[in-house]
Amino acid sequence: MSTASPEHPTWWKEATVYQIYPRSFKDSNGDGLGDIPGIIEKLDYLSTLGINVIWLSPHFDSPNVDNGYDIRDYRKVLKEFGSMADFDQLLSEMKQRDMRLVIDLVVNHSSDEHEWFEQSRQSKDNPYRDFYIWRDGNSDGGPPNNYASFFSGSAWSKDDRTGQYYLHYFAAKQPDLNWENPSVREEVYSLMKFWLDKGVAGFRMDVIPLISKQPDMPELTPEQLHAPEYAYANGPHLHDYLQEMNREVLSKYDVMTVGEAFGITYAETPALVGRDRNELNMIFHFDLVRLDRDGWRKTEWTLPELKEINRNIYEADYGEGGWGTTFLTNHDNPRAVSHFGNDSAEWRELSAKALATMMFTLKGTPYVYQGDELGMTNFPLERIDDYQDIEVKRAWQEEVVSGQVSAEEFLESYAQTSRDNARTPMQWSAEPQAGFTTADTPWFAVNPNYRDINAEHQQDNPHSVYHFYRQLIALRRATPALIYGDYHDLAPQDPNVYSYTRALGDQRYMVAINFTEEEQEAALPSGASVVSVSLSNYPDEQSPQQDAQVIQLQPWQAVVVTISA
Ligand code: TEU
Ligand code: CA
Repeated sequence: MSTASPEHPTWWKEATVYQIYPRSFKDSNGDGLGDIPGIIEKLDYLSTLGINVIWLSPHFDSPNVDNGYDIRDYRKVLKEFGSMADFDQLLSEMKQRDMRLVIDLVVNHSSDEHEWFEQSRQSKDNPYRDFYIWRDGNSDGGPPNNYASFFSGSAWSKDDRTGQYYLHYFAAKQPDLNWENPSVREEVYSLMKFWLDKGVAGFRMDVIPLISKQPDMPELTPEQLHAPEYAYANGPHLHDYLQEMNREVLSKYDVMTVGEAFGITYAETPALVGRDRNELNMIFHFDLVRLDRDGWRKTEWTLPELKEINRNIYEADYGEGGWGTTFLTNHDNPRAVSHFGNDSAEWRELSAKALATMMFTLKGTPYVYQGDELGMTNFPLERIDDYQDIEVKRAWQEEVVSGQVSAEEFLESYAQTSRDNARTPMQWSAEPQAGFTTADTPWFAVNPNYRDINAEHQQDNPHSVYHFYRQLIALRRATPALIYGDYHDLAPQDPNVYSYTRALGDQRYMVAINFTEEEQEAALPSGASVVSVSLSNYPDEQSPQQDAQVIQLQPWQAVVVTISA
């Protein structure tokens, strides 16, 4: 065994994080909406899986135009989710199970129903006016510039009371906060302390690269408008603000932070996560989950493209001593097995396990999105009325109702890419409404495949996707090389098989994953041979043989082996 010790071992590098989207996780009181007591009921399920950190999507008071990413009161629990006493109980129940809670910090914008905005819009000289970003219209009375909202249309809305426009990168009901105003920053630091003092263990920071706005806000070119996040992100004070936040708040607690790095390039990454920067512990890159997207349009992807993204992310995250994340989806993306695997009856389980093998053996803290541990699939979205998401509803108006795009083309793409795919209720059992709620109508329809795909069946079946996740989590936790080891792609151009090594001292692991429905093979590094098999998603008879120098792979087979030096 290796005696090499990693340079900077830390709990959040070794953790497995599980993302809960509370409205779809577990309903405890039959109103059709998930809630905090529902989460408490399922903590044993999560701790048996091996989860030790939960990232909770917004649980705050909100009018919910964007399912809680529009916060009305940062110090209040959404009443449908429960009370502050329920939240405190969640924390204490988690503590008893050695689990930590990371919450969502959504401070690029608030709700327009937040008291700050209600004040701000009253008059130009209201003390809260500068909490938000107000501008006069252009000379024609139109919006101040051509900034576009991520939810379609202009990023500016005119407010009749003062006749000025306010900025909102997302919905009109999500006005952007003005971070240049020191009072805004003080308020944010104070609300962070409020939750940290309760015992919260960190923050996932929503669209954090957007907080510092570009000086003078120049018009965007058509190219920039195609992906405006790159123009909006990384404003001149981003790093000052994050370093200030560390000085004022984060450095005083033992916490983790993960930034949703919307609009950040690989070159800009080390400045956010580099070891000596005192900014963020790690970020989510969008490149992998967006590799087959052109705007809202679904495109094709290849395995060499995916590997290249992983290499770029690896170099960016670890280049200056930083840390990274691995994830296959979240509440803004389609289901992993439908996106990167094969969700047909024949291949769903094998390909979900193969993808999980990749996620847990790449370098970085893994983030499991709720239901992925069951291999939950996309929802059969057919008509526009099947959707709930504000992004799709607004895009439908802009693209289809306006006559620019046919309904058929629009719906074909969105059925595959929509955020709603990930937002259907958790499938707990074969009971009505998948055991998610006792209500007749949950807030969002349950995927009709819940009788086949649900937690209860999978917990009873040792060969299930759930148990494979459990094994992967345990293997990673027990294996320093899989946490801290160097990553080396063995065949970047291979279109069918993803094979790589993870090495730390004399501990040497190889991972080989077949991304096709045909048999394939993967060569070991020259001179090396298989020592032992740590994990495979096929029965033992199909495991690689000791001393082999080439690994034979069945369709969607994934193996983790130790190899000789
Ligand atoms: O999302 C960031 C983000 O902008 C995208 O992932 C978004 O879903 C997409 O670009 C819309 O076109 C974060 C949250 O994760 C998301 O749920 C929120 O809607 C958004 O910020 C606003 O808070
Ligand atoms: Ca409920």
